Amino acid sequence: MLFALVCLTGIPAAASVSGWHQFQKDPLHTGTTSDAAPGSDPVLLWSMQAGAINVPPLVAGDLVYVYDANGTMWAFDRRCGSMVWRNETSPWFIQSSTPAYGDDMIFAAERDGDLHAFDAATGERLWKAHATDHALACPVTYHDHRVYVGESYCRAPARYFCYDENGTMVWSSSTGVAGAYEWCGACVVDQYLIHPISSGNLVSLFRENGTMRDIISLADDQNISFARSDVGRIRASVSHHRGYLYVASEYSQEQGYIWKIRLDCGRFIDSGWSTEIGFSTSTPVVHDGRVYVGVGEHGCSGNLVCLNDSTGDVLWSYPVPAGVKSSPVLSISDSDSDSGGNSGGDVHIYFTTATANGSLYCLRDCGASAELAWAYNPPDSGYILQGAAISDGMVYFGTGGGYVYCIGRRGDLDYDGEISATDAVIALQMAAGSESSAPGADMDCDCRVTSVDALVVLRDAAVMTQHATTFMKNGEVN
Ligand SMILES: [Ca+2]
Ligand SMILES: [Ca+2]
Repeated sequence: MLFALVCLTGIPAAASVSGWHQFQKDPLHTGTTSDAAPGSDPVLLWSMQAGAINVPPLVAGDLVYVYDANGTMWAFDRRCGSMVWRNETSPWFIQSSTPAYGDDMIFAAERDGDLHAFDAATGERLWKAHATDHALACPVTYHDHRVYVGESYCRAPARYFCYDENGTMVWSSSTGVAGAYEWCGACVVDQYLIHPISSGNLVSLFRENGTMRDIISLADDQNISFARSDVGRIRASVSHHRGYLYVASEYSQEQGYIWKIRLDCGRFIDSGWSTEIGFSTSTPVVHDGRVYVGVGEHGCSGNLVCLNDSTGDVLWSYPVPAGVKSSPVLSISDSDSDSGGNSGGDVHIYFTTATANGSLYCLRDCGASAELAWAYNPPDSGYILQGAAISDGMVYFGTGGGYVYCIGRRGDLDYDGEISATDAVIALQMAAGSESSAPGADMDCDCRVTSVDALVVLRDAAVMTQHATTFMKNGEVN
């Protein structure tokens, strides 16, 4: 039967694959992909050692890029993890700026104020520019052949910088307002660059020349009806969704807010809300009328919180043992139905806990509550500060222990997020030795891939098809 399957199935159509090119995926920091990701049965597909890692990976084409805290940029094959290249920025600093991919280049900012560009395919350094004597520690934003990054860890009013792809500074901008840009990554909305200031402000710049379009303090109750006098610090990036900006703040270990504020033609408008959620350095993600954000400081317990996008009311809050300092990422693939029969349009939320020996979590949004789909505690016991990246059925993340992990779904051997007859065919080819065995193919966990594993994949594929059919029938009835 399996051999007949090989003949019938043929070559699978290539799944549409999107990259994860910068912090929270794109210049709007949407943090959301329609690519599938494992919603059940997670399996470690590969891991590779780098230096300690404090920022999320990037995915572009066939490569995963990891910038470690020692200043080494690594490129791995995204499927098998083999190292393709590596190169250095400055090896003695603790790097915490998420790099960005654009136009076949990787742009990396570092703590001694330099910006580097590497050839994304070969790792060759294309240029290096000294932007500042202060640190560059917030995420790099790439959009339309330009690179944006802000100054961190300085007393003076900090500057944001714009470089072109050739390493020439286009502009630097200072608001004159105290505060710097620790983790205050910018998003690009039309012709404006929007970034937070750690002192609790949002800034809108014309991205063409860096001149100020607007600035607002989130404590300014003269101009914002939902202002808070105890806004605290913003140490998170801003995200944008359908005309609104979203950002989180932290006033103390226990207190902090999430904010939604309207942006109209680059100006901040008194429309939105603020909700007290507790300490947050997480960048909010918005999808389908709901806002997802992490809550919790180092050494504290944490939550992944979901709010009503219209009202700011908390819909559910999922508790985890450690603070969620990282930003959640979403897979909204409707093909990632689970074997429990819940299928179609599922939202899966992936985030890590900021603690030594932390874990990667996957929650499913069930409407009035969240359900734990799975949690993965990697084999090293390192601290996990940062979140994950999703691409093509796989979740990538790194740890302070110095490892990068690729998590996929057991049995999904073509990495399209679902278990199908095609996967059974691949398992059979692995059993026959015509294809090298993958870790996700050993379904019965006997440390080898045999025709028994192919049969288990085929059985799971049949169960999936049955559930999908039931779901569609129910949908028709309703
Ligand atoms: Ca598959
Ligand atoms: Ca086996």
